[in-house]
Amino acid sequence: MEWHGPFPRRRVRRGPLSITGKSFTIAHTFTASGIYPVTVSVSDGDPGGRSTREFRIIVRREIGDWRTQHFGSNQNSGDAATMADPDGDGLKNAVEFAFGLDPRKSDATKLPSARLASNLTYDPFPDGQPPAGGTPEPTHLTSSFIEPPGITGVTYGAQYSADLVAWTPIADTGSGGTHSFSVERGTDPRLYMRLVVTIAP
Ligand SMILES: [Ca+2]
Ligand SMILES: [Ca+2]
Repeated sequence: MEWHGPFPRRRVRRGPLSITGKSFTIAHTFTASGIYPVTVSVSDGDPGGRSTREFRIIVRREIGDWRTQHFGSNQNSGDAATMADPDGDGLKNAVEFAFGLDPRKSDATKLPSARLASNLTYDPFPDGQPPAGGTPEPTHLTSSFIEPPGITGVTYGAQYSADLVAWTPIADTGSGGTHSFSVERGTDPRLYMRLVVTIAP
């Protein structure tokens, strides 16, 4: 028996391993969150007598573990505090954690952004050509992103506003690890969207 992982093509351990009955246990300690492919092969020694299965192990962690990785402490204080911004990039640690960013490096440009889109349910150009009146104006302000793997305890949301004072929640129409927010532009000359993350204590 041999198994490969937690990284592709990197053999961590090779058998034989002792097996009790029809089950066996492989122990490995993961030191960082993420998705790890693991391949397990079992052979009886005869040509063709090999069976291989692939698995994906998802290692998740909460913000306390994330603090320990980046700041050496799981305490909600000092540079490691949820609302601290030790790298000065304008993103508090809560946001850095929620979007898989580096709290020690300015990387705000990696945040999801909003864009204008036409949420049309029909083909606007059935003949491949735009209509005589020109391309339709975008009808919606949208933002869509995939949450980073390996984190837990985060709730993602979004709000919109026409004046940056009154904010209204937007329903999340995504599923699984994908989040999608969309709001009609309406007649307001300006429309703003902001993402909201809530971290479990
Ligand atoms: Ca920051
Ligand atoms: Ca950062």
